[in-house]
Amino acid sequence: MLVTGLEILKKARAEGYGVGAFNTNNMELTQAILEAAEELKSPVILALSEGAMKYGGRALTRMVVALAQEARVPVAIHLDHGSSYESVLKALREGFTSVMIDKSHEDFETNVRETRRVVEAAHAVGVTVEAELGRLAGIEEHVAVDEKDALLTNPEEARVFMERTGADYLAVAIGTSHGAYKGKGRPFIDHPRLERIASLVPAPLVLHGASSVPQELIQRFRDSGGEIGEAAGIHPEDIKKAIALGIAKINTDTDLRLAFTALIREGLLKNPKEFDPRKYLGPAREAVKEVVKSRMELFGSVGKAL
Ligand code: TD4
Ligand code: CA
Ligand code: ZN
Repeated sequence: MLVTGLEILKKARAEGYGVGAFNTNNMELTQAILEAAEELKSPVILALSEGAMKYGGRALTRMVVALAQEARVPVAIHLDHGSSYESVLKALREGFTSVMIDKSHEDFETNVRETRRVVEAAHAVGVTVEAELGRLAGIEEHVAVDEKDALLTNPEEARVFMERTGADYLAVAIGTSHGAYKGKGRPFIDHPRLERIASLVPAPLVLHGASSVPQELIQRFRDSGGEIGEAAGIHPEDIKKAIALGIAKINTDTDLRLAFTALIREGLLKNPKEFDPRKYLGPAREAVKEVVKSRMELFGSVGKAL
């Protein structure tokens, strides 16, 4: 069933588990995510970036809405990193039930004002809103972020921001970054900062850049001819700890991309005579489903579908 993001996330924060927001761009990824959720009786959030909407167009949005409505578990359809009011309105027209407005690269007052405007439009049609405060480490909005600490979410500011905007859930910058290169060794989550934010903000908190970048997938990608540098992700134990402290929505895109692409590479390499796309997309879809399932187990959302 199609529900709002807040319906899923409120319960998650209250009961201390996390729900995955998995990015989709096509039919195979959508099926993998929804089948994993149904088999494990887990609520789930299907995330579409502006890039996904551009790539998949109406075919993608119509498909995700129809499949979410038919699903036997609660599903929210979410706009990931909405960059403008117009982009949010487009998602609302398409039937999304959750939208993110990301003005985290603007100054505090602009972020408050633009977020507030989106909250009014979304709430008017019963859709809930994610906002962001602070900047993720690494590259965000094509800006290289070096003075990391100054850009992590300030807990006191977060409290004021949520009160002034009326946003329903908040993406926090606590050390993670997007993509397959999250730093050397064991990339960090600033748990003490998260604990402080959670004590001041009762709303569900959101962790971006949460992929774990499993080394097994990196190896399979390399062994099938893929080229990738020193890839590293967030340790599963660090994610578990973050959930215990108040993170309710965990974004995962990179792990799915790695699984999908590694399996396609393997399939093409193993069967050079094959040119039926179903023969290599099918196993790739299956691998994504397994990744989604293991994330759901890690997050603690298994069996939480009403
Ligand atoms: O918000 N996300 C997903 C970002 C998706 C970007 O999509 P486009 O390429 O279409 O812009 C995350 O926080 C994912 O984090 P991860 O650790 O999986 O990279
Ligand atoms: Ca941002
Ligand atoms: Zn993100």
